[in-house]
Amino acid sequence: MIHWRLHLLFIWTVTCFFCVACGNDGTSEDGKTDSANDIITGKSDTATVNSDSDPGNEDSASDTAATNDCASPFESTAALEDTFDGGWSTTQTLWRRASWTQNGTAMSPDRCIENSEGLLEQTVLEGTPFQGGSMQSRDEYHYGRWVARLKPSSVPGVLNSMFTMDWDDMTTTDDDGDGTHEEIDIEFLTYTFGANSGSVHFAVHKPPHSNYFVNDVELNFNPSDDFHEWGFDVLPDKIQWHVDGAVLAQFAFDATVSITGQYEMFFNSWTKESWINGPPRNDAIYQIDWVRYFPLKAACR
Ligand SMILES: [Ca+2]
Ligand SMILES: [Ca+2]
Repeated sequence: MIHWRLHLLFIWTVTCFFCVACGNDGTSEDGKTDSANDIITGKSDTATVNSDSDPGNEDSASDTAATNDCASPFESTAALEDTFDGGWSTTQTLWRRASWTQNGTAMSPDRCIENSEGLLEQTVLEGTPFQGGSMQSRDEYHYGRWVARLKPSSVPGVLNSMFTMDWDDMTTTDDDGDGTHEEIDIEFLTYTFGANSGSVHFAVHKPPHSNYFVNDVELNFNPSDDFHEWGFDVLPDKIQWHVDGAVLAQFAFDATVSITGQYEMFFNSWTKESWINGPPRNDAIYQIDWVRYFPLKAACR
């Protein structure tokens, strides 16, 4: 028995030393990565995520162990971060803002522009012709976690999105649309919003399998009432969608559809009569405070 106790004491000592030595490993500057850990481990503790006033000091030995065994699989530093602050539209280099028509809606950089409070605003103008805003990343990304602080419009009749698409295989230059066209969606149909209610549309597409996975999740809050942290994790075996650290939906890859290619990230705002119930009767503004991408650790792929 004495030997066992000494052995346990040794483990405890080493574990605590490792915990101190690693400091905040697994925790981003604002602590949001810990919400990620909660998702992966199944502890969707939204209250803890949102009330985390001292994110650097709550890590425990168990968190450190989780970091090591890929239960906390994302890098703690964002590989892409955009806060849309400080004259963003004249200085930013991460995005292409659309000046062409998408899905029947004419896009313009004038309708995809920061406001004085550091929020990116995409506007769908009232009535016809359909006029909206859109942007896509200049780079492409693969496995990892995407999170953005979003507030879709309260005006019925528009679609506000956050989605990926492998539009272009950037390793080939002779064709700028030769990606797999795999797509992962978060789409808000603003006509679904009501008092403390609404829905969010999650989907996966891969030609020729349009809408291969669709899940319209009913919410107990109106997404246009406040900002929330929306996102998804693109993992080697599945996609998980989440809001404020709580998992809402999951798609496990199968023999038909998986995410194999590097993809671009998009945010767009548009309208049409069918499905979206547009056009809107008033200008509809979608606000995006920030977006971050945390790559999957190489050891966890
Ligand atoms: Ca190409
Ligand atoms: Ca911002």
